[in-house]
Amino acid sequence: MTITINTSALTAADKRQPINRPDPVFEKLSGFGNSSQQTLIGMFDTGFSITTPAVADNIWTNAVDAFNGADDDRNGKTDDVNGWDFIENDGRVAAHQPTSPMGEHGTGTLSLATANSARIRAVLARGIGPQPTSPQTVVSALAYLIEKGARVVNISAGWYDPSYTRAVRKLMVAHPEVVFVMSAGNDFQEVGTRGRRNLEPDQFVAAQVLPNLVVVASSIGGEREIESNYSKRFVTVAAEVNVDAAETEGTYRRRESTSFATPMVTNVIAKCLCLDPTLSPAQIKKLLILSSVAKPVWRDLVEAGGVVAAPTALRLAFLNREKRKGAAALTAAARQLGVGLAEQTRLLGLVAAL
Ligand SMILES: [Ca+2]
Ligand SMILES: [Ca+2]
Repeated sequence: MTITINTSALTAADKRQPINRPDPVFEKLSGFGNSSQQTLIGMFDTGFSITTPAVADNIWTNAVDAFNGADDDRNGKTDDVNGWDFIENDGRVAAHQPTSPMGEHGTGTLSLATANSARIRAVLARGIGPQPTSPQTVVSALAYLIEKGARVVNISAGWYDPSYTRAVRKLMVAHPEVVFVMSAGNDFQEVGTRGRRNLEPDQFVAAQVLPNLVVVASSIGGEREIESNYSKRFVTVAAEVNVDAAETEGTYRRRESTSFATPMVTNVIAKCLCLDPTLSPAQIKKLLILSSVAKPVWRDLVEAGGVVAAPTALRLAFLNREKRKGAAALTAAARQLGVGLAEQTRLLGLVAAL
């Protein structure tokens, strides 16, 4: 088995951080094949550090456009080496405000989305600046991430505006092959309703029901984080923010809000795609729902009725891959999981529904 984990810039203190440690379930399942399969994710955010130890080994590098002042791949973006800054319109995607609160937001979400494995690579788009942008800026940034091959796009952001809603929804519909993971927002409110803010479907980007859109609420200790939006119809699942995120200067801090719950889910999806790259967005969404842990407080607040359970999700992805080899292979795979017979039976029941 190959242990793939960031090593280059990590100090001993970094290595003690959960986001920098190998995920034992993921590593065990990787040992049964696909150990070199990588997943490219797209990060849409406010700014990033790319040198922070926790993320340095996870940054996508453009093989066909080096830092040389020329647009080698002729995509109209000179030196888009790690991504593109759609606010400043340049390739220095980590150069602008990396240590400002806005940059810390993106560095933190990036560190959670790429946690535990160098097999998760991230292409970066800075699409939110200090000033309001435009729907076109947002859509261009998301389209860029997709064009570079991202299979999962993390959007720890929200827009409360019909023109953004129309534009982003149109892009999501046009790319059914991509999973969009989006935060439910922090308005203390039910998505789809007009309350403290207008979160009706024509107003609020996350208030859409699409097979390739996963909307994430935030959970703390199994309970709803009080500010987290919710909706049985529009919000897919809750996620615990239970590890510290990286900060630009190499420190770590526990972050809350749906912005930071969202990359926890992106991370699980990326690992699932390493284990079974054939999973479709609809299967991924179903897998997240089936594998979640039911919680009474979440029963009527999110579609899944509970909180993302990463180990179960990863085991289902692995079993789904083995399922294609036939019944005998699937049973043998279940025995390899290292879980009890009752859990094996439960997981086989779930994977049959995928
Ligand atoms: Ca270029
Ligand atoms: Ca170049």
